[in-house]
Amino acid sequence: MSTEKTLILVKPDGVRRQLVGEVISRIEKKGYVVTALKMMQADRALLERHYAEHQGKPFFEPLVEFMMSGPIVAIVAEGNRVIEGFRSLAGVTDPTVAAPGTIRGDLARDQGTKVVQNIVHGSDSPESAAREIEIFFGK
Ligand code: IDP
Ligand code: MG
Repeated sequence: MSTEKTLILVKPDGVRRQLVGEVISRIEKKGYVVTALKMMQADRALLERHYAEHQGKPFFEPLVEFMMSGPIVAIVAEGNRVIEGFRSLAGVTDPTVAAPGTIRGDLARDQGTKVVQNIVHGSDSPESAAREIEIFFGK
């Protein structure tokens, strides 16, 4: 059986609000396995690589600034269909409308900032997951 991997980030808002344990708990309770984890301060070069698809969008610079505003926690989680499964646990991007029961729906709201602060990142495809895991953890 092939085990899929995804890259999850607890963003600076999640770390500041002491929600690291809550996020990991939801990943583990769902049945996924945390196989790598580190707290780190991301720099601009790393974030510009990670968010390359958003370069040129109006929220790009606020997004990079926000992601540099404090430590983040990078996590690799594994399990069958974990990419789709974690996106489902996280909820949609906009926390105002993210479903109750999801991380974003339960724990985040619109703060009126230029970039949406929504606690977590999760890879959106196998290609993104492979690329992002290499950015944060190397080959
Ligand atoms: P995702 O995190 O749900 O995959 P993406 O579209 O990949 O969403 O956007 C990356 C991050 O950029 C989001 O999680 C959010 O923090 C921020 N973001 C996305 N779209 C907007 C927007 O329209 N306004 C403000 N911030 C946004
Ligand atoms: Mg995304």
